[in-house]
Amino acid sequence: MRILVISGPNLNMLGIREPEIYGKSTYLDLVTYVTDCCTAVGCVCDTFQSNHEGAIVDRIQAAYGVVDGIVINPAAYTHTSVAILDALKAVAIPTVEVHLSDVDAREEFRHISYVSLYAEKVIKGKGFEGYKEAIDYLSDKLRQSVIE
Ligand code: CA2
Repeated sequence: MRILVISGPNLNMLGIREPEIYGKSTYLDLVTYVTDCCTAVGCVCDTFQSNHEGAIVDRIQAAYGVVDGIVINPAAYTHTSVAILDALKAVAIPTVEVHLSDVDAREEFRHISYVSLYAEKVIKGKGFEGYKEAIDYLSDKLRQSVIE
């Protein structure tokens, strides 16, 4: 089983600024963490980060027929992107949305998520641990769908 972990704009800056919100770990640490989480549940992990909305749409489309589950932190595009929502709907791959911070406890504009209109689960405010929860959820679900 193959899980794709997508990171949106500025997440490549993790650990460099705003550690009080996003922690001290870097994007490379996140890649290592999610890869280890996937390996632990017998899944292959693909990772992708982009600061460009269209590139994220292209990566989601490329996942069609190849990837079994998507974990996405769309970052700022969470709150604006109908294009990413439509791409996820188009490929119809089981998706979990993850946010490092608790977006509901922050500014009003971060309370809106277009992606959550498609995502079957949204995990907020648990830091890297949220990615583990998302990967475990998808691996359980995908394994269950193989049995049924
Ligand atoms: O909490 C999250 O994971 C967010 O998706 C992070 C986004 C933010 O726009 C969302 O509202 C919530 C921002 C990611 C930017 O990450 C930075 C990392 C280091 C320094 C500056 C930004």
